[in-house]
Amino acid sequence: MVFPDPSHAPLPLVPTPASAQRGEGRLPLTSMTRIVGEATDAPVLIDAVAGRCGIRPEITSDQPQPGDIALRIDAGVAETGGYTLSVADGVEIVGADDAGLFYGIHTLLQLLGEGEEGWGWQRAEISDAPRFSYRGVMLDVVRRFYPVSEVKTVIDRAAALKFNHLHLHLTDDQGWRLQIDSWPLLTEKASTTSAGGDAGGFYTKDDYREIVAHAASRHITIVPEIDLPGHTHAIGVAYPDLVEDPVISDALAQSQAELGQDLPVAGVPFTGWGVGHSSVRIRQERTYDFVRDVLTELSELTPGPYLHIGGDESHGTSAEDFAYFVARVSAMVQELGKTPIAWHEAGAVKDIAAGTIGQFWGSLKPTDAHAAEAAHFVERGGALILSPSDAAYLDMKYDADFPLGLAWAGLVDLRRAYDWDAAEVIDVPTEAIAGVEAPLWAETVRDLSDAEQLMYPRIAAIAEQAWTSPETPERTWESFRARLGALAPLWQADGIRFHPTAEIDWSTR
Ligand code: TNX
Repeated sequence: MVFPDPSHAPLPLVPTPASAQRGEGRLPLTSMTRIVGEATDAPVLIDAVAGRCGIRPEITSDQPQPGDIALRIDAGVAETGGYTLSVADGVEIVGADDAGLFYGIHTLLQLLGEGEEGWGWQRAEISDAPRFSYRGVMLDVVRRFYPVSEVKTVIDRAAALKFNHLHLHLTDDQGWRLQIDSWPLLTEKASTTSAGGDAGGFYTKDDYREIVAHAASRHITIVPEIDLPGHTHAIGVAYPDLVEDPVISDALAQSQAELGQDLPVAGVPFTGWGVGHSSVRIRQERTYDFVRDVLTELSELTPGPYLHIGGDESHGTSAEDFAYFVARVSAMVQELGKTPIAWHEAGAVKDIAAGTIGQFWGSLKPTDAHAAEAAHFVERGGALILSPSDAAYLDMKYDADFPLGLAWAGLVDLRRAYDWDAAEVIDVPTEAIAGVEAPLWAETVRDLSDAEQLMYPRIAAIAEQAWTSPETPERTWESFRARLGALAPLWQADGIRFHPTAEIDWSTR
């Protein structure tokens, strides 16, 4: 569909708001424009505006004048995290809370454009609130280590799409990425490499605190993951007596051979991609001393309510041992005052701690077994985060020729990432769906540019999945295509190296 008359085009907003009306023309942004009112998040607005057009709006405590940007908080205006935004003779954003005001600011930034009369805000009347309270992105900082500055960049950009959780996959077979004082060899011995043999790295506790604080300033909660009891080869590089010997299945031997990668060897850093060969020792108390120490230090560092304990692909652990471990460690997380999250396989465990949240990574048409595992979290009073791998996985290839990414879950073009409904994947009450998360596994990611090409534009489709209810009139693929195409200049200005998929007519101005 083409929109020859721009006054009929949908507003260039992603995710699209619950309700939006286009007004007439643009309200000019000039060097006289000021910010009035609740200014906590004003620096984000000022920096973004300055970056785009060189104007730095001043903050004032005067009464608003025409052209000013008035920021307010009023709990009555929308649901939690929502806001109203009016661009008429001036700009007024009213947040239902701090986060709502912040999201209103980001919507306003998408309305900023340059025309013949200079810079201005597209006039509009918007009222908006999120569909889901959990809107997540995941970085696999093991298969590829992201320095703190890059994590902050990812945070800033995710927040601009109204994501509010960043899941950090901190440990896996290929490395351990967080300083733990009580077990210092983890980072000393098991952090130096990553997948493919590239350099590794780790976050000191101060680094982690810096990430948490930066995320909080963008209304993002950090969700740390310690992947257990499988994906734990790296633990054995530091402390051999905590893990079992690698389990070399035929499937693993074959896939490692096809990839030309070495098989895992006990005590030696693993740089291949193969999964499912490692397990901590389930039937010894020292393992639980270790897990308790790690989770205790992690919970002390983490202000957010969640600790993710992994639980995926534990093919090196028997079902009985897996159940014993997951029941015990999920309860341990609760004793530490946190809510456990686990990948959906942990839903096979009858006695998983009540209230544990499951993260579903099966396909849009799940197998009966996966669906039952996911539903079990809800039966136990928990909730679900949906990350269907054939729609929400940012590390799948867009098409067979795309140089980056994997394809085991299928090819995920932009339309596939967009066209699904989180409420229709698993048969549970909609209230039991906490939200949606887009993971970026990093086997094929060598640098931030690779990560950006895999993330963008699909991350925008997941943002809309997480934020916008399906009943919203503009929540259609055709509307999304038009709105996303119109955002390209903004992404370019921000230096985002997105994949210019041919599914979109990308605007050049
Ligand atoms: C499966 S999905 C994994 C990861 C891999 C990913 C690659 C999940 C919970 N585990 O260990 O990195 O596939 O796409």
